[in-house]
Formats: sequence, structure tokens, C-alpha cells
Amino acid sequence: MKKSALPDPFEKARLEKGFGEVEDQEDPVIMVLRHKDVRKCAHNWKTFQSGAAPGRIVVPSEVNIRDTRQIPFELDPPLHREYRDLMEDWFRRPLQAPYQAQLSAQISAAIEEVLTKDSVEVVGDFSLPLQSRALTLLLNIPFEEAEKWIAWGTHVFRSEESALDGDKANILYDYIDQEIDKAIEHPGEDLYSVLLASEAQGRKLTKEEVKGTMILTFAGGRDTVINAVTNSIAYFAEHPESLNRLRSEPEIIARAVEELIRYFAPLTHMGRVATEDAQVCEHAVKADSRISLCWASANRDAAVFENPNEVVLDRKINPHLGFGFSHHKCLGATHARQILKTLLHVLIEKVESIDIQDSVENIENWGEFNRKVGFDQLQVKFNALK
Ligand code: EMZ
Repeated sequence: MKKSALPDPFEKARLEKGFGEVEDQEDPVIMVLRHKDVRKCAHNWKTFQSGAAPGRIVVPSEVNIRDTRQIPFELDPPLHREYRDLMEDWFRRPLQAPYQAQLSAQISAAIEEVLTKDSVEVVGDFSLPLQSRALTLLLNIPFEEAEKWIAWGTHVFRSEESALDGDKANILYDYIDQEIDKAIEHPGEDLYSVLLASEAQGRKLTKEEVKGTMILTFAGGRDTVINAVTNSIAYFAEHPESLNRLRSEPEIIARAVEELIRYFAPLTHMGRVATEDAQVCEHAVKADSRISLCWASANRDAAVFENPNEVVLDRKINPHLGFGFSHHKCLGATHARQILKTLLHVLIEKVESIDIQDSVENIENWGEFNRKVGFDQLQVKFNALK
């Protein structure tokens, strides 16, 4: 098996029963595994809500480390729509040429730098800085600010000691509180100031609501983007023919990005809380218990995808759920897609090949399933295109 391969641990359960069960801090989760069922449940917000106690729809649950509701992701319609509408335009800025030019300059510089080294640890020394620097564009704040976030490490709620580290989470919460206060004092053109000036429910957003939006922006797009970037590097290291193909057919890059997202599924799943007794695949789901929508499993569903375990770079029909589905579809997806597109463009322009020297897998344990989501470490050498 290649190092860059992400096996599908859900296949058997998906075919045989359509769901799996996970214990999580005494609040178990029924994982929904089939593409069709994941879509159905994602649509059905009346039965499967997002607006439960803050942190409860995340698996592992964050109820013990977070009171602030993340917006718009922990809201249900119609409130969800109202808040999301405030943000859509801002999160579409990655489609604008100046944004793209800056992102391209950042990623080119990052690749130039790694090309001078004999060995690079991709997760911490390439993907994390790349993600943090790109985030300064999404927030529209000075580039240098990224240094602080890089120092926090790859996950804002996880540390080496603990999967749910309250102390670490507090670093992010305190930082955001401070930044909000600064923006109140000196409003600017940044996301904090824009949110503080926005209105929903007939009034200005509260500080707590702005904080919830910012936590989501920081946390939701962090390890997910880092995984996608790292996995892309590993994939192209082991598939030089794919890198060469993109070099000769750059017009398929947009499709390649979708296919990589399908295959990597950087976020394994996201939860919902049942508002009433319900059923998933003939399995009873009790009111106030949790299900999760398993994007990673849905993306390998052979009922929808031919050769689901292969990366088909120019896959034509690709209704993957890597960015979620329905009204909660990832708000940061435009930014994430632009990062990956830019990365592929810079790779084909500057990199001949990549050698993997060493790697440590990042395996998530979900009850009966062990899912590789990427790497804790990936040591490589980038070789320049002559
Ligand atoms: C939450 C989540 C959002 C959660 C789209 O995903 O990402 C996780 O990494 C965070 O821990 O709080 O933001």
C-alpha cells in the first residue's frame, strides 16, 4: 500500500448495515455511512439539528471546552440563513483577482523556500504556515499576524497530551476576545470589523456572535486545510505521473481539486442531534441522541462513485460531500479550493518531483473504525523543475 493512500475503513459496515456506532464521552453517535442517507439526513434539519448545545454536534464533542456557539454552523434555519447571508459575499472574496494574486505569491514563496532544503517536515513546516498565511487573506489582516497562529500548532483544540485541551482552546478564545476589542476601538477593513458592523435579527451582532463566527473561521479551516495540503504533497510524491499530467493538462486542475477533496475527505464527519425519535437505516435514533454524517464514507460509496478508492484526477461526475452538504455546506470552501488550485499550479510550475523520506500516519479512532485522515509527520525532499 502506498504511503499516500487513505484506505476506506467504512466499506463493510456501509454495505452491510449503513451505519456504525461510536462512543464519545457518554454521548454516543450513530454514524450514517451511505451517500444517499448522509444527504437525506443533512437536508432534514428539523429532525437532525445543528443548533443543539454549543460543541455537541462536533465529534468528539466539545461541550466541555466551549460555551460559545459557532456561527452559522451551530444554528438551524431560518436563523442560520440570516447569519449565513451576512457572510457569503465575504467568503467569496477568494474568487477575486487581487486575492488570488496574493495567495499565489504566498504559495510560490513557500515552495521556493522548501526547494532550497534537503528535508522538509510538511505538516508543521509547510502546510501549517501555508494555511495560517492564507488565513490572513481571508480575514483581511496583516500577513505578519500568521506567525502567532503558526505557533499554536496544527489543531486549536487538540494538543499532544489531549484530544480536547481546554487550556489550548483558551488561547484561541482569549486571542479572539482581544482582537474583537481592538476592532471595536479601531474599526478597519478586516472580518472582525465587518461582522461587528453587521446586523441580524434587527440588531447589531453581539460580541459573542462575532466570537462564535471567528472561532469557526479559525478552527474549522485549520486541520482540514493542513490535512488536504499535506495529503496532496504525499499523493503527488507517489504519483509523479499525475503531476506530469497536470503539467500537460492544467485545464483539469479544478476537477483534480474536487477529486482530491473527495478522496481525502479532510473532515471525517459532522454530527447532528435528533429533535424527535427517528430512524436511520432502520436503526432507531432516540430523541436528543446524536448521529453523524460521515462525509468520508459517503465519498467512497460505490453506488455513486466508480472506482471509489482510486484518485481519478479528471473525474467528470463528482457529487462528493467533502465540503458537507445542503444548507451547512462549508462556507470556507471557496478559500480552500483556491488554496489547493494555487498549490497545484505552483507545483507544476516549480516542482519536478517529491521524495518521501519518512512519515507518521494520523489515524482517527471511531469505535469499530480506524480512519487514516493524513499524517502527523511527513518528511520529504522537493526537487526543483530544471
Ligand atoms: C468546528 C469544526 C467545524 C470545531 C467544519 O468543522 O472544526 C473542528 O476542527 C473544530 O474543533 O469546533 O469548528
